Amino acid sequence: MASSNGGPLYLGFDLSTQQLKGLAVSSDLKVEYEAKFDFDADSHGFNIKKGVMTNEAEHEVFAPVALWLQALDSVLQKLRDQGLDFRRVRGISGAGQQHGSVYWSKDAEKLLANLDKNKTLEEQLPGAFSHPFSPNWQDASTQKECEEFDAYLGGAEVLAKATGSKAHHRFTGPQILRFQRKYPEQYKNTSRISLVSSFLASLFLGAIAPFDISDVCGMNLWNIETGSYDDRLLQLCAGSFEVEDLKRKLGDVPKDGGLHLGKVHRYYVERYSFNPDCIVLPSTGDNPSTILALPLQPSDAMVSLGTSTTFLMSTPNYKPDPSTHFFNHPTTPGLYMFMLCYKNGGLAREQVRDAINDKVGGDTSKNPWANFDHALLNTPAMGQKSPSDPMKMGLFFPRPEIVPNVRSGQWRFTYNPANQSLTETLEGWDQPLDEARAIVESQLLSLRLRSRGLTESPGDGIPPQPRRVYLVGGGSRNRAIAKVAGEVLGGTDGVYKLDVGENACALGAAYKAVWAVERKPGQTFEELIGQRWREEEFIEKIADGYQPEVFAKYGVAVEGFDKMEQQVLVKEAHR
Ligand code: XUL
Repeated sequence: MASSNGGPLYLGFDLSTQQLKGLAVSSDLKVEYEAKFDFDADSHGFNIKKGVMTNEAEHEVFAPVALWLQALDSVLQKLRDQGLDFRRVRGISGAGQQHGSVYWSKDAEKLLANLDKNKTLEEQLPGAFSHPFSPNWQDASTQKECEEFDAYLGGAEVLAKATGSKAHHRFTGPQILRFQRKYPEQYKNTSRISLVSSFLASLFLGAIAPFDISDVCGMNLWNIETGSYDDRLLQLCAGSFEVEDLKRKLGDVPKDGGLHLGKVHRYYVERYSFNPDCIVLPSTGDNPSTILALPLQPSDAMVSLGTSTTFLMSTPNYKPDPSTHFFNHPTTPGLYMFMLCYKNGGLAREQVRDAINDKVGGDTSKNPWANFDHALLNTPAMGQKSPSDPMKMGLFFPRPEIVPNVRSGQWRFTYNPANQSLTETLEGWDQPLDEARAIVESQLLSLRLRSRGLTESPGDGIPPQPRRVYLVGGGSRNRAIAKVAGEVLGGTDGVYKLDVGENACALGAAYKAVWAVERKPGQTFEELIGQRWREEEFIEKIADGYQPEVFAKYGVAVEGFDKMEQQVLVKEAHR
């Protein structure tokens, strides 16, 4: 293995909605190089906004595949310009925005196999696609197809039990069904279908890479319980086309997330001086990749506080439900990834923050959160000044929400635990100050409500809860929110911040490559990365977790929160 200058390196890529990022880590998990290509700012020739194009009349959101080809050559070039010696690279893995699909033409395999170092990928691969666009996870054009998917096996519960999720607009099965109906000719001319993740691996391999064992669960086609495609759902998805043909288009799914798919194509050897022995590993989805940015133990929770909120857990328990998602774990058989995906997170908190700033005034230019944090920390848990006061809670959804599935709006309630009565009222609310506590608590209670069946008691009479809560994303900088996260969610070992900025996903991919290439027989990802992980360097404890009294109080509140959601859903259904 050539390593002319320094030890081995592993590349991790993150092909997300708005950018392609690539970084290189050493065997001891140190980031040595990092480069990105911002789709709006750095691309040329595409009519895109925030990385995508839209057809509003049909609620379609999609991305030009050629954009990603342009991005890949550019990121490799940027890494080389920084001095990265690609001869050091022993493994490549990636992460892709979930659910997006790429449609390869009949010429694709030939074009991929014969890549020419003197041309860019964009110059030589236009003929490789039967359709130039990839439906994006923000697409909402498949309402009809989702209804068909949910109904086909006998209801959303049954579909969730089989595939880990009920039907969602963005999931690839409903997307393929719509694609073959809208574009029958293109579908006929499609030799293979990739997810964004396997598309990325295919480019490095110079051949169509199989789906990844975790990302395949974002399609509503893979039966997690049987560990194979669900033939009934394939039948639905193929429609009037041959089901066997659809099976060929999708391809087999290897079980090992660390499988060596093959050596990097000579295009990269000749154009960028890669080592010809460099191995291409499966790329996975961006959310599964995010849980690989640390040796997440079963029972640890990761909360990503961005524009939206994502809650991720690694768990041995498969307990599917229509309001949640389960995926196979990207590296470790016997584990699953549990996910909650909310549309309303940061934006909803910012609205309350702005209302508080308008009322309180003062100089908010240095820290716009100061007034919000002050209100949050100076309001008692659930707004109860005394234990006999009713609890304050609400739903704050500036956008239509997925969890629960309800229109945009605001609902505020008081809950009296003594008689379990719930009242939709503003009486007793000091607005907007009380809302700082109410919105943060309510967002966290929703996480506790939906994840409580997955956590176990650590013993000694301690109630079930996560071991650690890791916060990532913009909101993780807010210590006041971290404090309340520990109070509501617990965490026998506390609340931590993973300080990797926006890199968690690419980092997870690079760590997966380290594990896949350097693992000993049978060594799990958690074991290998756990041994090399330098806690003091990579994470910071930012709040206490489990505090028995307040944790018990939120245990009572979560019952009221559950009732409140049910009441809102019933009311909305009758509107
Ligand atoms: C998850 C989802 C998004 C995308 C973002 O189901 O749709 O988180 O993966 O890239």
